[in-house]
Amino acid sequence: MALLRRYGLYTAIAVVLIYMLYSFSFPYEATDRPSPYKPRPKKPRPERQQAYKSFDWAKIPIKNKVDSPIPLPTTKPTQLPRIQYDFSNKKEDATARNIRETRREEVRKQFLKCWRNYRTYAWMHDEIRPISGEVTDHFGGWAATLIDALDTLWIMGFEEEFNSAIEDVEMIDFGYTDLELVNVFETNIRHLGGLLSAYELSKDERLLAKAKEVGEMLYHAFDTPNHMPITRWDFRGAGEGKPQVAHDQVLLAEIGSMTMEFTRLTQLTGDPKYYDAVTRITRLMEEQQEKTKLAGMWPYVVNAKKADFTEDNSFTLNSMADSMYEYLPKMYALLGGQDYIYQKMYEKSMETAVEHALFRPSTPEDADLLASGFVRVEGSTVFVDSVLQHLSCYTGGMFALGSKLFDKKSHYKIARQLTDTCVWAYKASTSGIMPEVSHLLKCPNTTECHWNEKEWHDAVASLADKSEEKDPLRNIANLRLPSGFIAIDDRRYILRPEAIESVFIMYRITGEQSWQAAAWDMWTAIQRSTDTDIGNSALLDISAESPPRSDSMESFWMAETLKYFFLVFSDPDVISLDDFVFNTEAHPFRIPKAEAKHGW
Ligand code: DMJ
Repeated sequence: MALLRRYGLYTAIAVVLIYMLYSFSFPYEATDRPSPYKPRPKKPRPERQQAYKSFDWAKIPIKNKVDSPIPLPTTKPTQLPRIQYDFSNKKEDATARNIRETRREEVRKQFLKCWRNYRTYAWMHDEIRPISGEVTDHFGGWAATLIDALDTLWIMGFEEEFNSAIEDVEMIDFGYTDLELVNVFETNIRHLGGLLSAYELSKDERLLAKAKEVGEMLYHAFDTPNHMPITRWDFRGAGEGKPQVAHDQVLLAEIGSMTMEFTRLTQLTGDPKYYDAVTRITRLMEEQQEKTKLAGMWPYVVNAKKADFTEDNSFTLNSMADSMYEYLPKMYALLGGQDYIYQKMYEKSMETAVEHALFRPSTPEDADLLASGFVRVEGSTVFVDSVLQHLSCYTGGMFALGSKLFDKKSHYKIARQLTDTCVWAYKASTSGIMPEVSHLLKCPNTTECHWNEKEWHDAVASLADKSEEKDPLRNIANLRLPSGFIAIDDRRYILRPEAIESVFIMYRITGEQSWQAAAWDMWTAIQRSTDTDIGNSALLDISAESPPRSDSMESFWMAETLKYFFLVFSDPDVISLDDFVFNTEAHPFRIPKAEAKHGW
């Protein structure tokens, strides 16, 4: 009534309408669901209804004991070749320094914003949703973002935030989860990797104690008659002592990418069982490396139940296999060059990959590029599907590191070509960000290539699905295909790190400022489209001018993507590649030195 009297009928109606609209746009206020406008308690998660009592993994007996565990190598670490460019040769003038530091600070500021909002609205949950402020718990409910981001906090110099976070790390209960199945690989790379690395940097013993808890838990996934791990694991069944058998269809990346974290845990605790568990897998793979349908590489689906890595006929360096290959040279470094098996396996597998899995994309500029595709073997014929995945962009960094560790000049060039492809794909898209999955026009071979517009059109037409336009020119316009792209199969960008990861490694290895420039272009494009009030959001369609968003921020955004962006603009001795080797979630582990007593 007061409104009516004071402003008249129409104004009063307008005020009421605005109020109603406001209430609709913030629906969570009226319910009990979390909201960015209602901070969650900063304390550990409130007591929840647990379906069963938490397991103390250290006390749950192992049924399939190993009598004589494989020990760590006992020889002294060797002096590894120099990895980083000798930056003392390079003088940076005041202007360049200023620009670089301003860029670094922008990344740091964005990280802090993400961290503070996670801390305020989603503390102790796995992830925060960066638009709604809701929370998700797909990684066991074990505070994945908190643990994954710990070492980034340290590296970026947020010591206070780091110290206050580890008080709550102690409260995480790795004996309980609401999940039916735990993804052992993800828990290993994010939780175990994150805790180990945060411990290495800070030397805070609470973190090592927590890493041991995760290790004890994960070790139970290896408790099978043939000691092969169960990668999608019935956590509760294991805790209740049910017998376990490894599965017959397992992803290569999931079974083969636990070597670094388990080895580091043995190095740090002296408990041999972790190194033993992963070394068994390595040795089996080495035995079978020449017996697969594409000798040198392993299929991306393997049979863990029969411990057989040879059955399937599909191969790739990309998703489902990726970090298994990435870990071969990295394990060589982590063991201080003491185990030649990793060098041998890496060299053989890359020889095959270079011959069969890499292809040259065709571009109007006839750029000298390479990408890694998907390979299918039918009898003696090898088919390569010319897929470009964002995830495959890690390959540039891997080849670069391998070229230095094993002195392989030809791989240095390959590293550059692979990384250039990702930089090119970022630049080619409307938003400046490459898609999750696309198909590229493939050159007939990797050495020579001449752009042919008609070939591109024909390839687009051959991939277009029936419902789509048959006229390739219209298809190219409708599907917003940049030149050289023949399909965009998945238009998302989910805040992945692989492209900046390789750009960072290329910068540290070559010292060339052009990599920093490429990094900055990537950063500005990503920031322009993904920045929200709360953090950064995954995108649904990078080919749009203003890409729609999907309200998701995986923990690797703060663990990896922001860390690599920060490091590419940092002084080169911050986490030098001569001192540290990164796990696949960008958690740095110290490389053993020849002069140290045990090397670590
Ligand atoms: C991360 O969890 C790791 O980098 C993993 O190796 C692949 N997937 C994501 C990032 O894309």
